[in-house]
Amino acid sequence: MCQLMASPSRSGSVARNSASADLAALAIASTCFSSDVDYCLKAGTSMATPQAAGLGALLYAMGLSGAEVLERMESTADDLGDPGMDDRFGHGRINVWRAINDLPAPPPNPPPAADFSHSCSGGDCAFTDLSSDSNGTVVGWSWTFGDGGTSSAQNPTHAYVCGGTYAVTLRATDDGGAIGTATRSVSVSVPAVRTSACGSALPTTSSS
Ligand SMILES: [Ca+2]
Repeated sequence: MCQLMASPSRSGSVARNSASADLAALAIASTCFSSDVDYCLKAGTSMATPQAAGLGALLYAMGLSGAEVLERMESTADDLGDPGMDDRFGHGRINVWRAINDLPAPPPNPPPAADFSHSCSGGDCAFTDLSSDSNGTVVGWSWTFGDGGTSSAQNPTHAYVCGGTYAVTLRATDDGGAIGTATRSVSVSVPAVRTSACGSALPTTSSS
C-alpha cells in the first residue's frame, strides 16, 4: 500500500533509521515480553507505527487507494514541532477522527447502459444481452417479456403463445447496484396451432 514510518509524538527520543518520519503517533507504552518471561512496557517507533498502520488500514477499507490513504493521513494530521513538515514529526500526529470523518463523497456510480437484441422464430424468441457499464460490470438481469413472463437469465429464451407486438424490458444491474433499463418492441408471429387460446384480438402492449 505505502511505506510509512511513524515517530512517537510524546517521546524525547525519536528513532532514526535511514529516513525521517512521515507521521507521528501517540507513543503509548505497550506491553511486551522481556527476556525473563515477564511483561514490560515499551514506547517508541515500534509502538507508534501500529497506530498509524491501523488508521491506514481503516482508510484503505473505506475505499481509498494507497496513495489516497497516505495523502489523507498527512493532510489531516495535527502539526507538531516546527511548522509544517519536519524531520522529527513528519506531517504531524495522526488524527484518526479527522481522517475518517468528512471524507469526500465517492463519485456517483453511472448506471449501466442496458441494451439487447432479439431473434424470433415461430413464437420462440431468443434475447441477447448487449448491456455495458462504463465503470464496472453488469451482474444482474431482469426481463419482462410483455406477456407476463419474466426471466433473470442473461440471455433468455421465451416462447410466446399469442402473436402480437410486445414491449420487452431489460433491467440491467451493475456491480455497484445501479440500474439501467431498455425497452424494445418485439413483433411475434405464432403458428396457428398455438393461437387457439388467443381469440381473434391479438394482444398488443404499448412500448414506453
Ligand atoms: Ca456503474
